Amino acid sequence: MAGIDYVEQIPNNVNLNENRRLLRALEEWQPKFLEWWKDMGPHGYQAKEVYLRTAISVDAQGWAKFGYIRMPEYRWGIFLAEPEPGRQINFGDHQGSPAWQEVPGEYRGVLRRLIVTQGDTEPASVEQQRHLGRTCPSLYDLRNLFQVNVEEGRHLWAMVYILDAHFGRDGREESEALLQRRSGDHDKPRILGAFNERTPDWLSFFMFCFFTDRDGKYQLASLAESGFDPLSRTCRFMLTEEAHHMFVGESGVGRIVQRACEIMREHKTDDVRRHGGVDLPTIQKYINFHCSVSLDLFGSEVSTNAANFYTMGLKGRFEETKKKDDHRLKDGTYTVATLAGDKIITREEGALVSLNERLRDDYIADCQRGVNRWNEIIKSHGIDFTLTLPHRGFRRAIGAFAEVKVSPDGRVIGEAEWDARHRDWLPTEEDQAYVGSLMQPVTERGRVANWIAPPARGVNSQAADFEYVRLG
Ligand code: BYC
Repeated sequence: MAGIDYVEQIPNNVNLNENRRLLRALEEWQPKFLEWWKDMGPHGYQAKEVYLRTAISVDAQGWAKFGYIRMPEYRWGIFLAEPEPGRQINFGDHQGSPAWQEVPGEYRGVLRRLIVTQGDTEPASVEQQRHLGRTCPSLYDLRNLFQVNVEEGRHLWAMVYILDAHFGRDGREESEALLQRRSGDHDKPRILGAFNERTPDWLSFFMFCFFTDRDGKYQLASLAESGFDPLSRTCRFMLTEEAHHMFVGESGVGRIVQRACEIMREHKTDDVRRHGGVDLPTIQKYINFHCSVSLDLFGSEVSTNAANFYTMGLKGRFEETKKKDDHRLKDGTYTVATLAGDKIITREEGALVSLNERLRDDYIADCQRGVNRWNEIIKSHGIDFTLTLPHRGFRRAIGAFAEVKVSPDGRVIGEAEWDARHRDWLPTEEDQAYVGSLMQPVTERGRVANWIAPPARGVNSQAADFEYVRLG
């Protein structure tokens, strides 16, 4: 196990001390990062003490240390998973060669683009969530929001480290640009669609953590297979933190579902809104929205980019090394959903060009497991209602279904039906206004807003009334 050097200004387990040039580049970037954090990070809470988890080493036991800290003083740093001695490239044209410790010159541009695209999502999500603090449903949730935010900040550091360490001057320029783009900005938007959407309320936040952070899990897992070893090691460590973000999402939505069910039982009614909860049909609409936005993040169903990333050995499949095939995929096929006139059919496509769709399939199956757990909550209250994922073609902006309208149950429909029905499928302005009206801050210790059930347990085994954020 490698300890993390906390004496240095930038905590790290990469012997930063021995690479003065890189240390200087990062020390130059750090104040710009802090400036960005103060401008675009959690609004109104920079001076408050928050009970946060900080990484102290990268092994399974030791990476979580809890304590109070003001967010601008959080020890952002650079932590890579331990090297695997003798690691090889496990797929693509270079399969069997030693993993690259330096950037392979011929793939420099493609690799940089992948790293920048990944890096861009991290500050974007912090920007999207910056106003949520003032409407928190409890101190517990407020603290979880900030935990997610500082970890996204650290993930940005992780990508900036790779850019600065391995891409010279253009890497440093990209690192600066990561702090200059802004989520939702017309002139300098974030790179991927979902990261320019608004996250105006806590239902959206929990959905984002469930659906969009889960894209993070699958993309990071694919990059963790990379033949470029520094990227692989960085992503492996990032994945340990990503799991917590998805927990925040799944348990957050689960608690809202539970509260809706409690109200339905207690008042023997479906009119959950009358009693200040979020009704299940509204939750379904938010699922439809966030799932479809996140499905776009996997790119086109048939993609030569994806084929190239794989053949070059830069981005693998989810759990690449566990798969039993030739890891080259030149001959295989994969079943892909596509359009044939006004029908959705499946077709066999080359396995290489279908890699985005394969990853999307892995992702959908994982999402479905989470939705099943929400449905268990509903069932346990004896209520006859099932939450579902929308069809993969629903409301897509990227790929084969971008040009057509598809219903949540997977029918290609005309404009007229879309116009008549989309208000049943997606949050309307009224729905958003209603959810918005519930967003009144609850900040007394141990109290939780009426529209969400209390958490099953505290963070790090703390009591229900623990002071997760010192607001005083
Ligand atoms: N929005 O062949 P195509 C996370 C572009 S989330 C806008 O269809 P490709 C996190 C694409 O860039 C994980 N543009 O797709 C979560 C390409 O442009 P160029 C983020 C899009 O390239 C929560 C063109 O369309 N990590 O970590 O095979 C909180 C045609 O591309 C979109 C990554 O994404 C879109 N949705 O795959 C915090 C991993 N989709 O090159 C963090 C790195 C596609 O023609 N990225 N385009 O100008 C990648 O692996 C790939 O870039 C993508 C796209 C999977 C995103």
